Amino acid sequence: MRLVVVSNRVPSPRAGEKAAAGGLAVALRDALRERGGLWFGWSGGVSETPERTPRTIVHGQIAYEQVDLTAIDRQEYYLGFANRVLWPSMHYRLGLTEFSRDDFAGYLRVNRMLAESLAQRLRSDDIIWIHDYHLLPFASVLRELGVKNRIGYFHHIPWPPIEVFGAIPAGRHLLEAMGAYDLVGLQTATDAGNLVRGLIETTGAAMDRRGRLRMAGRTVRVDAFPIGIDVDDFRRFADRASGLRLVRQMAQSLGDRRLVIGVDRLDYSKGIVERIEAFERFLVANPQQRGRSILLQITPESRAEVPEYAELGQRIDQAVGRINGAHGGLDWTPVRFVKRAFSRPVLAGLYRHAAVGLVTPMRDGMNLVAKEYVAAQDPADPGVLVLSRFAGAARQMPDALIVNPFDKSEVAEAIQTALCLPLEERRERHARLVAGLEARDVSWWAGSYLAALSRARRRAKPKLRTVARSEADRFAAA
Ligand code: ADQ
Repeated sequence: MRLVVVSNRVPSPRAGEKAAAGGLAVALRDALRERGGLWFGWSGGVSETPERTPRTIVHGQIAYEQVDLTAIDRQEYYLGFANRVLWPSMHYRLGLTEFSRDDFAGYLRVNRMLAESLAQRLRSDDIIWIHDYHLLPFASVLRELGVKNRIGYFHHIPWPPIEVFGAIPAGRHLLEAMGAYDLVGLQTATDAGNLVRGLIETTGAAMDRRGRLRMAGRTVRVDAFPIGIDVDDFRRFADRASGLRLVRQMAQSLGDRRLVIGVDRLDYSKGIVERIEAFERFLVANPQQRGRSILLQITPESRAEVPEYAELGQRIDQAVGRINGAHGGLDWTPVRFVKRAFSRPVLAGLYRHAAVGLVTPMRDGMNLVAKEYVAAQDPADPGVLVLSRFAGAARQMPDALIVNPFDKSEVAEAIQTALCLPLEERRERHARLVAGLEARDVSWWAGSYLAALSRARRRAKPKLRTVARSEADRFAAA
């Protein structure tokens, strides 16, 4: 049995530990490294007349298969429908969506093209695992092409209630396309419940006695599989990090000041501006902390061509400039803002030095930074995690200081509480958090998902509507 993983982007196999920032890439590389298989998707590159046959690079146990897209495909499928409709809607931000029928037609067209490219090379015993919101209709095209293999989908970001999801003009068609999967995995029970209710209310799906959905003559299981990290890796990286030049430099520049750290891709869902402003509130409310603590915010650029992201970059620059101008002195800059990616060993070393990990997204599927921060702490003298209740991780990490990121004063108070927490309490909280991370690490995540997918029984003779083609035609014609 071969594992075939499909995700929007397939990273370069040679990227190693410096792989582009992004939780999905990191988790999938870890999962595939353990069992080997094929990883198929977009190269990230654009060409005028892309080859339909993918370029294959074999590295260790993994065959990486990449195809290019045309510029218009990239615009409509990736920048348009995926990142200006699905991403904001799934993060409960309907006000930021920009729907266009051309973009949706492009989204379906690219899903069809990718599925056709993969289908030719599938073996009958392959187990197929599709990832994330770029590829929701992928299995419906494979089924139409006659693929009978087990096909699973994992959704890395939140799934909102149908009252929100239903506002997406193409929402019903996407829900119908979910019926082509054998197993749909989500990060939390809330996300799974939201999807199930959406399917029942919109597509006529019905729950059977074993808690599985009957949809268009098929059985679909929907369940929560919270993603984890490689805990040992992060601990090991952090233990060795004092040997790394960048980490030593940072520690020297810090002196005896306390470090508060934030690490996120540039994204409005991560609450970066709100966090920086909460840190300012903390300084104002606790004048004794002035000159004694620093917020280090590490945020590599992402999706720079989507206007909302460029605008967010400017808002962060302004907030940092304003706060440093208002509160900084000759020997102290309250907020350090770094716009680059670091290797995992360097990140682990920076986490280790931070007395507080500030993870305050406005909405997040899981949030791996919260888990990485905890794994990288010294158990004898651990830092404290301040975590948004709107991150999926909050369900599994009740020993963090849980905050509502919409209330900046609450976040400011939590920073002060975290800095003052007695050693004994820090150790106890940290030990419980680490035990939870170890019980559900990235191997558990991939293993339990794939075991459930192997068990999922398909009913033969799928009577699925061919969602992708009919909708593509309708929208292209409109
Ligand atoms: P992301 O939105 O990318 O992932 P997250 O889970 O925090 O969010 O993962 C980010 C990853 O990128 C982490 O592994 C982090 O170490 C890395 N990273 C961030 N900044 C970095 C930097 N400056 N340098 C190097 N690496 C950096 C999506 C969902 C999440 C979900 C994951 C996994 O939005 O909710 O947790 O997928 O399912």
